[in-house]
Amino acid sequence: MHLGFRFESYQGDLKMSFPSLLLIDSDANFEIVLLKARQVIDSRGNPTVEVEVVTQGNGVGRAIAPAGASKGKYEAIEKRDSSDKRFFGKAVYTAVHLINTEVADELIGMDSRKQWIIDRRLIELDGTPNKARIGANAIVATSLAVAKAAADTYGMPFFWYIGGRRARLLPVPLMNIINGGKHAGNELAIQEFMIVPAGADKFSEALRIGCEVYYKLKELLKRTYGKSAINVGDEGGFAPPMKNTKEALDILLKAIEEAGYSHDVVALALDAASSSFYDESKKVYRIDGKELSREELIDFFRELIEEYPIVSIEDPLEENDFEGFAQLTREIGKRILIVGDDLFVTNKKRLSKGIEIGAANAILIKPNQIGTLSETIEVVELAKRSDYKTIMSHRSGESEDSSIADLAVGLQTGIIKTGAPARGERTAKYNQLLRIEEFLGDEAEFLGFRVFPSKPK
Ligand code: 2PG
Ligand code: MG
Repeated sequence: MHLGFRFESYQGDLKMSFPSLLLIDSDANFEIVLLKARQVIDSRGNPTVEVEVVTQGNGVGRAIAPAGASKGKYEAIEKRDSSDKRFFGKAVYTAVHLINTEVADELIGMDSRKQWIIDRRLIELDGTPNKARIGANAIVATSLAVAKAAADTYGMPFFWYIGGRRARLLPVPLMNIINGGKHAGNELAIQEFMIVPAGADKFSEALRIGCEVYYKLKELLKRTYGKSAINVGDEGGFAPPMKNTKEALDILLKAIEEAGYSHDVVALALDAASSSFYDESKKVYRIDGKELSREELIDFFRELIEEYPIVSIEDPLEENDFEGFAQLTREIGKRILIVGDDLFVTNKKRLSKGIEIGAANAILIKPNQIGTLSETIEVVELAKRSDYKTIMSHRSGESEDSSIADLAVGLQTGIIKTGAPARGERTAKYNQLLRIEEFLGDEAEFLGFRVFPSKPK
Protein backbone atom coordinates (compact mmCIF):
# COMPACT_ATOMS: atom_id res chain seq x y z
CA MET A 1 0.00 0.00 0.00
CA HIS A 2 1.24 3.45 -0.90
CA LEU A 3 0.49 6.28 1.50
CA GLY A 4 2.14 9.03 -0.45
CA PHE A 5 0.86 10.62 -3.59
CA ARG A 6 2.12 10.92 -7.08
CA PHE A 7 1.63 13.65 -9.55
CA GLU A 8 0.66 12.33 -12.93
CA SER A 9 2.09 15.42 -14.59
CA TYR A 10 5.57 14.64 -13.33
CA GLN A 11 5.55 11.00 -14.19
CA GLY A 12 6.09 11.15 -17.92
CA ASP A 13 9.70 11.45 -18.99
CA LEU A 14 11.33 10.73 -15.66
CA LYS A 15 9.43 7.48 -15.17
CA MET A 16 10.46 6.41 -18.65
CA SER A 17 14.11 6.91 -17.75
CA PHE A 18 13.77 4.79 -14.61
CA PRO A 19 11.52 1.94 -15.51
CA SER A 20 12.93 -0.42 -12.92
CA LEU A 21 12.46 -0.12 -9.16
CA LEU A 22 15.67 -2.10 -8.83
CA LEU A 23 17.40 1.20 -9.31
CA ILE A 24 15.90 2.85 -6.27
CA ASP A 25 18.93 2.44 -4.08
CA SER A 26 21.14 4.27 -6.48
CA ASP A 27 22.25 7.58 -4.96
CA ALA A 28 21.52 9.43 -8.16
CA ASN A 29 17.83 8.69 -7.78
CA PHE A 30 17.61 10.84 -4.68
CA GLU A 31 19.00 13.90 -6.40
CA ILE A 32 16.60 16.84 -6.42
CA VAL A 33 15.79 17.67 -10.04
CA LEU A 34 12.89 20.04 -9.56
CA LEU A 35 11.85 22.39 -6.80
CA LYS A 36 8.83 24.57 -7.36
CA ALA A 37 6.91 26.89 -5.07
CA ARG A 38 3.54 28.51 -5.65
CA GLN A 39 1.06 30.56 -3.70
CA VAL A 40 -2.07 28.68 -2.56
CA ILE A 41 -4.64 29.54 0.12
CA ASP A 42 -5.21 28.19 3.61
CA SER A 43 -8.37 27.44 5.60
CA ARG A 44 -8.90 31.12 6.39
CA GLY A 45 -8.52 32.12 2.76
CA ASN A 46 -5.08 33.56 3.44
CA PRO A 47 -2.27 33.01 0.96
CA THR A 48 0.36 30.48 1.92
CA VAL A 49 3.35 28.70 0.37
CA GLU A 50 3.18 25.32 -1.33
CA VAL A 51 6.38 23.60 -2.42
CA GLU A 52 6.85 20.58 -4.65
CA VAL A 53 10.07 18.65 -4.96
CA VAL A 54 10.84 15.96 -7.52
CA THR A 55 13.84 13.65 -7.41
CA GLN A 56 15.64 12.01 -10.26
CA GLY A 57 14.07 8.69 -9.24
CA ASN A 58 10.67 10.34 -9.77
CA GLY A 59 9.88 10.71 -6.09
CA VAL A 60 7.48 13.57 -5.48
CA GLY A 61 6.99 15.51 -2.27
CA ARG A 62 4.57 18.31 -1.66
CA ALA A 63 4.05 20.43 1.46
CA ILE A 64 1.99 23.49 2.37
CA ALA A 65 2.91 25.86 5.19
CA PRO A 66 0.26 26.33 7.90
CA ALA A 67 -0.26 29.62 9.74
CA GLY A 68 -1.12 30.57 13.30
CA ALA A 69 -3.52 33.24 14.58
CA SER A 70 -2.39 33.26 18.20
CA LYS A 71 1.24 33.25 17.20
CA GLY A 72 3.97 33.17 19.82
CA LYS A 73 6.14 36.28 20.01
CA TYR A 74 9.29 34.15 19.66
CA GLU A 75 8.29 32.11 16.60
CA ALA A 76 10.33 32.19 13.40
CA ILE A 77 9.01 34.84 11.01
CA GLU A 78 6.22 34.25 8.53
CA LYS A 79 7.07 36.30 5.45
CA ARG A 80 4.23 38.24 3.82
CA ASP A 81 4.09 41.00 1.22
CA SER A 82 2.77 43.59 3.64
CA SER A 83 3.09 46.53 1.27
CA ASP A 84 1.39 44.70 -1.63
CA LYS A 85 -2.30 45.62 -1.95
CA ARG A 86 -3.24 42.17 -3.19
CA PHE A 87 -4.77 40.02 -0.44
CA PHE A 88 -4.51 43.21 1.65
CA GLY A 89 -0.86 42.66 2.47
CA LYS A 90 -1.12 38.94 3.16
CA ALA A 91 0.31 37.60 -0.10
CA VAL A 92 3.45 35.45 -0.14
CA TYR A 93 4.68 36.17 -3.68
CA THR A 94 8.14 37.28 -2.52
CA ALA A 95 8.71 34.14 -0.46
CA VAL A 96 7.54 32.01 -3.40
CA HIS A 97 9.86 33.89 -5.73
CA LEU A 98 12.84 33.35 -3.41
CA ILE A 99 12.16 29.60 -3.34
CA ASN A 100 11.83 29.41 -7.11
CA THR A 101 15.09 31.28 -7.67
CA GLU A 102 17.73 31.33 -4.91
CA VAL A 103 16.58 28.24 -3.04
CA ALA A 104 15.95 26.13 -6.14
CA ASP A 105 19.39 27.07 -7.51
CA GLU A 106 20.98 25.91 -4.29
CA LEU A 107 19.02 22.72 -3.66
CA ILE A 108 18.71 21.28 -7.15
CA GLY A 109 21.37 18.63 -7.50
CA MET A 110 21.49 17.91 -3.76
CA ASP A 111 20.65 14.53 -2.24
CA SER A 112 17.09 14.74 -0.89
CA ARG A 113 17.97 12.33 1.94
CA LYS A 114 20.50 14.71 3.46
CA GLN A 115 17.89 16.53 5.50
CA TRP A 116 20.32 18.06 7.99
CA ILE A 117 22.59 19.40 5.25
CA ILE A 118 19.68 20.74 3.24
CA ASP A 119 18.09 22.42 6.25
CA ARG A 120 21.44 23.89 7.26
CA ARG A 121 21.80 25.28 3.72
CA LEU A 122 18.33 26.82 3.97
CA ILE A 123 19.21 28.46 7.29
CA GLU A 124 22.50 29.82 5.90
CA LEU A 125 20.83 31.04 2.75
CA ASP A 126 18.24 32.89 4.84
CA GLY A 127 21.03 34.39 6.93
CA THR A 128 18.88 35.80 9.75
CA PRO A 129 18.42 34.39 13.28
CA ASN A 130 14.65 34.00 12.84
CA LYS A 131 14.27 33.11 9.14
CA ALA A 132 12.98 36.57 8.37
CA ARG A 133 14.56 36.99 4.94
CA ILE A 134 13.19 33.96 3.11
CA GLY A 135 10.42 33.33 5.64
CA ALA A 136 9.79 30.34 7.92
CA ASN A 137 6.63 29.67 5.91
CA ALA A 138 8.64 29.22 2.71
CA ILE A 139 11.40 27.30 4.48
CA VAL A 140 9.15 24.84 6.29
CA ALA A 141 7.26 23.93 3.10
CA THR A 142 10.58 23.37 1.33
CA SER A 143 12.10 21.32 4.13
CA LEU A 144 9.06 19.04 4.41
CA ALA A 145 8.64 18.67 0.65
CA VAL A 146 12.27 17.52 0.36
CA ALA A 147 11.74 14.85 3.04
CA LYS A 148 8.53 13.65 1.42
CA ALA A 149 10.22 13.44 -1.99
CA ALA A 150 13.00 11.30 -0.50
CA ALA A 151 10.41 9.03 1.15
CA ASP A 152 8.55 8.73 -2.13
CA THR A 153 11.75 7.90 -3.97
CA TYR A 154 12.15 4.93 -1.63
CA GLY A 155 8.45 4.17 -2.23
CA MET A 156 7.97 4.43 1.51
CA PRO A 157 5.15 5.97 3.56
CA PHE A 158 6.37 9.28 4.98
CA PHE A 159 5.92 8.23 8.62
CA TRP A 160 8.07 5.21 7.99
CA TYR A 161 10.81 7.22 6.31
CA ILE A 162 10.87 9.47 9.41
CA GLY A 163 10.67 6.80 12.08
CA GLY A 164 11.62 3.46 10.56
CA ARG A 165 10.24 0.21 11.87
CA ARG A 166 10.09 1.59 15.40
CA ALA A 167 7.38 4.02 14.34
CA ARG A 168 4.20 2.23 15.29
CA LEU A 169 2.73 4.43 18.01
CA LEU A 170 -0.54 6.12 17.01
CA PRO A 171 -1.17 9.38 18.88
CA VAL A 172 -3.97 10.16 21.32
CA PRO A 173 -6.00 12.95 19.69
CA LEU A 174 -6.72 16.16 21.60
CA MET A 175 -9.88 17.28 19.81
CA ASN A 176 -10.73 20.96 20.09
CA ILE A 177 -14.53 21.02 19.97
CA ILE A 178 -15.28 24.39 21.60
CA ASN A 179 -13.31 27.30 20.18
CA GLY A 180 -12.70 30.59 21.98
CA GLY A 181 -9.98 33.23 22.18
CA LYS A 182 -8.57 34.38 18.86
CA HIS A 183 -10.13 31.43 17.01
CA ALA A 184 -13.76 32.39 17.52
CA GLY A 185 -16.11 35.36 17.60
CA ASN A 186 -17.35 34.70 21.15
CA GLU A 187 -16.29 35.92 24.58
CA LEU A 188 -14.49 32.84 25.88
CA ALA A 189 -10.98 33.83 26.95
CA ILE A 190 -9.63 30.27 26.84
CA GLN A 191 -8.79 29.42 23.25
CA GLU A 192 -9.37 25.66 23.08
CA PHE A 193 -11.64 23.26 24.96
CA MET A 194 -10.59 19.78 23.96
CA ILE A 195 -11.87 16.28 24.53
CA VAL A 196 -9.35 13.48 25.04
CA PRO A 197 -10.77 10.06 24.16
CA ALA A 198 -7.78 8.30 25.70
CA GLY A 199 -9.78 5.42 27.17
CA ALA A 200 -10.06 3.87 23.71
CA ASP A 201 -7.80 0.95 22.91
CA LYS A 202 -6.80 2.20 19.50
CA PHE A 203 -6.66 5.41 17.49
CA SER A 204 -9.65 4.69 15.25
CA GLU A 205 -11.80 3.96 18.31
CA ALA A 206 -10.64 7.19 19.94
CA LEU A 207 -11.61 9.07 16.80
CA ARG A 208 -15.03 7.37 16.70
CA ILE A 209 -15.69 8.29 20.34
CA GLY A 210 -14.54 11.87 19.69
CA CYS A 211 -16.94 12.16 16.75
CA GLU A 212 -19.83 10.81 18.83
CA VAL A 213 -19.21 13.38 21.57
CA TYR A 214 -18.99 16.08 18.87
CA TYR A 215 -22.49 15.13 17.55
CA LYS A 216 -23.95 15.21 21.06
CA LEU A 217 -22.34 18.56 21.78
CA LYS A 218 -23.94 19.97 18.63
CA GLU A 219 -27.41 18.83 19.77
CA LEU A 220 -26.86 20.18 23.24
CA LEU A 221 -25.63 23.56 22.04
CA LYS A 222 -28.59 23.92 19.71
CA ARG A 223 -31.01 23.04 22.49
CA THR A 224 -29.39 25.37 25.01
CA TYR A 225 -28.33 28.40 22.97
CA GLY A 226 -30.23 28.18 19.70
CA LYS A 227 -29.17 27.52 16.13
CA SER A 228 -26.39 30.08 15.87
CA ALA A 229 -24.46 28.29 18.63
CA ILE A 230 -23.48 25.53 16.25
CA ASN A 231 -21.42 27.78 13.99
CA VAL A 232 -17.86 26.60 13.99
CA GLY A 233 -14.58 28.40 14.69
CA ASP A 234 -11.23 28.19 12.92
CA GLU A 235 -10.42 24.69 14.11
CA GLY A 236 -13.84 23.17 13.46
CA GLY A 237 -15.00 23.31 17.06
CA PHE A 238 -18.24 25.09 17.89
CA ALA A 239 -18.08 28.74 18.81
CA PRO A 240 -21.14 29.22 21.03
CA PRO A 241 -22.03 32.58 22.59
CA MET A 242 -20.55 31.65 25.96
CA LYS A 243 -18.75 33.91 28.39
CA ASN A 244 -17.39 31.56 31.00
CA THR A 245 -14.76 28.86 31.18
CA LYS A 246 -16.87 26.61 33.41
CA GLU A 247 -19.90 27.00 31.17
CA ALA A 248 -17.88 25.46 28.33
CA LEU A 249 -16.44 22.70 30.51
CA ASP A 250 -19.86 21.81 31.93
CA ILE A 251 -21.44 21.40 28.53
CA LEU A 252 -18.50 19.24 27.41
CA LEU A 253 -19.07 16.94 30.38
CA LYS A 254 -22.75 16.74 29.50
CA ALA A 255 -21.98 15.90 25.88
CA ILE A 256 -19.59 13.15 27.00
CA GLU A 257 -22.26 11.74 29.28
CA GLU A 258 -25.02 11.93 26.66
CA ALA A 259 -22.76 10.13 24.22
CA GLY A 260 -22.61 7.32 26.78
CA TYR A 261 -19.07 7.74 28.12
CA SER A 262 -17.49 8.30 31.51
CA HIS A 263 -14.29 10.15 32.47
CA ASP A 264 -12.51 6.83 32.29
CA VAL A 265 -12.91 7.03 28.55
CA VAL A 266 -13.05 10.72 27.66
CA ALA A 267 -11.12 13.36 29.59
CA LEU A 268 -10.62 17.09 28.94
CA ALA A 269 -7.74 19.34 27.94
CA LEU A 270 -7.33 23.11 27.57
CA ASP A 271 -5.19 25.45 25.55
CA ALA A 272 -5.50 28.68 27.49
CA ALA A 273 -3.22 30.58 25.07
CA SER A 274 -2.91 33.00 27.97
CA SER A 275 -0.78 35.57 26.18
CA SER A 276 -3.89 36.47 24.19
CA PHE A 277 -5.78 37.67 27.29
CA TYR A 278 -2.83 39.04 29.23
CA ASP A 279 -2.61 42.78 29.75
CA GLU A 280 1.09 43.45 29.87
CA SER A 281 0.82 47.01 31.17
CA LYS A 282 -1.43 46.10 34.10
CA LYS A 283 0.07 42.61 34.57
CA VAL A 284 -3.38 41.01 34.72
CA TYR A 285 -5.23 38.29 32.85
CA ARG A 286 -8.72 39.20 31.59
CA ILE A 287 -10.83 36.08 31.90
CA ASP A 288 -14.47 35.34 32.70
CA GLY A 289 -15.26 39.00 33.21
CA LYS A 290 -12.52 39.41 35.81
CA GLU A 291 -8.98 40.67 36.04
CA LEU A 292 -6.77 38.03 37.63
CA SER A 293 -3.22 38.29 38.87
CA ARG A 294 -0.81 35.53 37.94
CA GLU A 295 -1.35 33.93 41.39
CA GLU A 296 -5.13 34.13 41.03
CA LEU A 297 -4.95 32.53 37.59
CA ILE A 298 -2.81 29.71 38.98
CA ASP A 299 -5.42 29.20 41.74
CA PHE A 300 -8.12 29.13 39.09
CA PHE A 301 -6.38 26.34 37.18
CA ARG A 302 -5.86 24.42 40.43
CA GLU A 303 -9.59 24.72 41.09
CA LEU A 304 -10.42 23.58 37.56
CA ILE A 305 -8.39 20.39 37.80
CA GLU A 306 -10.13 19.54 41.09
CA GLU A 307 -13.56 19.98 39.54
CA TYR A 308 -13.05 18.59 36.04
CA PRO A 309 -11.28 15.55 34.54
CA ILE A 310 -8.57 17.69 32.91
CA VAL A 311 -5.39 15.90 31.82
CA SER A 312 -3.52 18.72 30.08
CA ILE A 313 -3.29 22.53 30.13
CA GLU A 314 -1.35 24.32 27.42
CA ASP A 315 0.05 27.83 27.88
CA PRO A 316 -1.61 28.40 31.26
CA LEU A 317 0.43 31.61 31.63
CA GLU A 318 1.80 34.20 29.24
CA GLU A 319 4.78 33.40 27.03
CA ASN A 320 7.48 35.11 29.12
CA ASP A 321 6.53 33.68 32.48
CA PHE A 322 8.94 30.73 32.79
CA GLU A 323 8.81 31.08 36.59
CA GLY A 324 5.03 30.90 36.76
CA PHE A 325 5.07 27.83 34.50
CA ALA A 326 7.64 26.22 36.82
CA GLN A 327 5.50 26.95 39.88
CA LEU A 328 2.45 25.39 38.27
CA THR A 329 4.48 22.37 37.13
CA ARG A 330 5.80 21.85 40.67
CA GLU A 331 2.27 22.05 42.03
CA ILE A 332 0.25 20.03 39.56
CA GLY A 333 2.73 18.55 37.10
CA LYS A 334 2.45 15.14 38.73
CA ARG A 335 -1.23 15.04 37.86
CA ILE A 336 -1.54 16.70 34.46
CA LEU A 337 0.50 17.87 31.50
CA ILE A 338 1.65 21.48 31.59
CA VAL A 339 2.35 22.19 27.93
CA GLY A 340 4.53 24.96 26.55
CA ASP A 341 3.47 26.24 23.13
CA ASP A 342 4.00 30.01 22.88
CA LEU A 343 6.46 29.51 25.76
CA PHE A 344 8.80 27.18 23.81
CA VAL A 345 7.82 27.86 20.15
CA THR A 346 9.47 24.54 19.14
CA ASN A 347 12.79 26.23 19.81
CA LYS A 348 15.70 24.30 21.29
CA LYS A 349 17.08 27.27 23.23
CA ARG A 350 13.76 28.10 24.83
CA LEU A 351 13.07 24.45 25.58
CA SER A 352 16.54 24.07 27.17
CA LYS A 353 15.80 27.02 29.43
CA GLY A 354 12.47 25.43 30.36
CA ILE A 355 14.10 22.10 31.13
CA GLU A 356 16.67 23.78 33.34
CA ILE A 357 14.07 25.38 35.58
CA GLY A 358 11.32 22.76 35.22
CA ALA A 359 8.97 25.13 33.43
CA ALA A 360 6.65 22.43 32.06
CA ASN A 361 6.45 18.70 31.48
CA ALA A 362 5.35 18.76 27.85
CA ILE A 363 5.96 20.69 24.65
CA LEU A 364 3.75 21.41 21.67
CA ILE A 365 5.56 20.66 18.40
CA LYS A 366 4.78 22.89 15.42
CA PRO A 367 7.30 22.60 12.56
CA ASN A 368 6.47 26.06 11.23
CA GLN A 369 7.33 27.72 14.54
CA ILE A 370 10.97 26.86 13.98
CA GLY A 371 11.05 26.39 10.21
CA THR A 372 12.83 23.16 9.30
CA LEU A 373 12.20 19.46 9.76
CA SER A 374 15.63 18.72 11.22
CA GLU A 375 15.30 21.43 13.88
CA THR A 376 11.83 20.06 14.69
CA ILE A 377 13.28 16.56 15.12
CA GLU A 378 16.06 17.90 17.35
CA VAL A 379 13.52 19.57 19.61
CA VAL A 380 11.47 16.36 19.88
CA GLU A 381 14.62 14.42 20.74
CA LEU A 382 15.70 16.93 23.37
CA ALA A 383 12.23 16.88 24.92
CA LYS A 384 12.17 13.09 25.08
CA ARG A 385 15.64 12.88 26.59
CA SER A 386 14.46 15.28 29.28
CA ASP A 387 11.27 13.35 30.05
CA TYR A 388 9.05 15.92 28.46
CA LYS A 389 5.98 14.66 26.62
CA THR A 390 5.58 15.79 23.02
CA ILE A 391 2.38 16.82 21.25
CA MET A 392 2.44 17.20 17.46
CA SER A 393 0.23 20.11 16.47
CA HIS A 394 -1.56 21.79 13.62
CA ARG A 395 -2.04 25.56 13.34
CA SER A 396 -5.38 27.36 13.26
CA GLY A 397 -4.71 28.18 9.59
CA GLU A 398 -4.26 24.83 7.84
CA SER A 399 -4.63 23.06 4.51
CA GLU A 400 -5.10 19.61 3.07
CA ASP A 401 -1.44 18.90 3.85
CA SER A 402 -1.39 16.01 6.33
CA SER A 403 2.37 15.86 7.04
CA ILE A 404 1.88 16.30 10.79
CA ALA A 405 -0.06 13.01 10.96
CA ASP A 406 2.98 11.18 9.58
CA LEU A 407 5.32 13.19 11.79
CA ALA A 408 3.29 12.31 14.90
CA VAL A 409 3.71 8.60 14.19
CA GLY A 410 7.22 8.86 12.76
CA LEU A 411 8.51 10.80 15.75
CA GLN A 412 6.36 8.82 18.19
CA THR A 413 5.00 11.91 19.87
CA GLY A 414 2.19 9.91 21.50
CA ILE A 415 -0.27 12.82 21.29
CA ILE A 416 -1.59 14.96 18.44
CA LYS A 417 -3.64 18.15 18.48
CA THR A 418 -5.43 18.73 15.20
CA GLY A 419 -8.81 20.26 15.90
CA ALA A 420 -12.37 19.05 15.74
CA PRO A 421 -13.49 16.17 13.51
CA ALA A 422 -14.75 18.78 11.06
CA ARG A 423 -13.46 20.92 8.18
CA GLY A 424 -11.36 19.20 5.55
CA GLU A 425 -8.05 20.64 6.71
CA ARG A 426 -8.56 18.96 10.13
CA THR A 427 -10.04 15.69 8.86
CA ALA A 428 -7.12 15.35 6.41
CA LYS A 429 -4.88 14.64 9.41
CA TYR A 430 -7.31 12.29 11.14
CA ASN A 431 -7.91 10.38 7.91
CA GLN A 432 -4.18 9.99 7.28
CA LEU A 433 -3.83 8.56 10.80
CA LEU A 434 -6.58 6.05 9.98
CA ARG A 435 -4.63 5.00 6.88
CA ILE A 436 -1.45 4.63 8.90
CA GLU A 437 -3.22 2.57 11.55
CA GLU A 438 -4.62 0.30 8.86
CA PHE A 439 -1.20 0.02 7.23
CA LEU A 440 0.43 -0.98 10.54
CA GLY A 441 -2.33 -3.46 11.31
CA ASP A 442 -1.60 -5.53 14.42
CA GLU A 443 1.71 -3.76 14.90
CA ALA A 444 0.02 -0.43 15.68
CA GLU A 445 0.25 0.72 19.29
CA PHE A 446 -1.91 3.17 21.23
CA LEU A 447 -1.01 4.20 24.76
CA GLY A 448 -4.19 6.03 25.76
CA PHE A 449 -4.00 7.48 29.28
CA ARG A 450 -0.51 6.07 29.74
CA VAL A 451 0.90 9.08 27.87
CA PHE A 452 -0.43 11.38 30.62
CA PRO A 453 0.97 11.71 34.16
CA SER A 454 -2.23 10.26 35.62
CA LYS A 455 -5.73 9.19 34.79
CA PRO A 456 -8.35 11.77 35.77
CA LYS A 457 -10.36 11.06 38.91
C1 2PG B 1 -2.26 26.94 19.33
C2 2PG B 1 -2.57 26.93 17.87
C3 2PG B 1 -3.16 25.68 17.32
P1 2PG B 1 -2.51 29.04 16.38
O1 2PG B 1 -2.28 27.99 19.98
O2 2PG B 1 -1.91 25.91 19.88
O3 2PG B 1 -4.28 25.23 17.98
O4 2PG B 1 -3.23 28.06 17.46
O5 2PG B 1 -2.16 28.20 15.23
O6 2PG B 1 -3.53 30.09 16.08
O7 2PG B 1 -1.29 29.60 17.06
MG1 MG C 1 -1.41 26.89 21.77
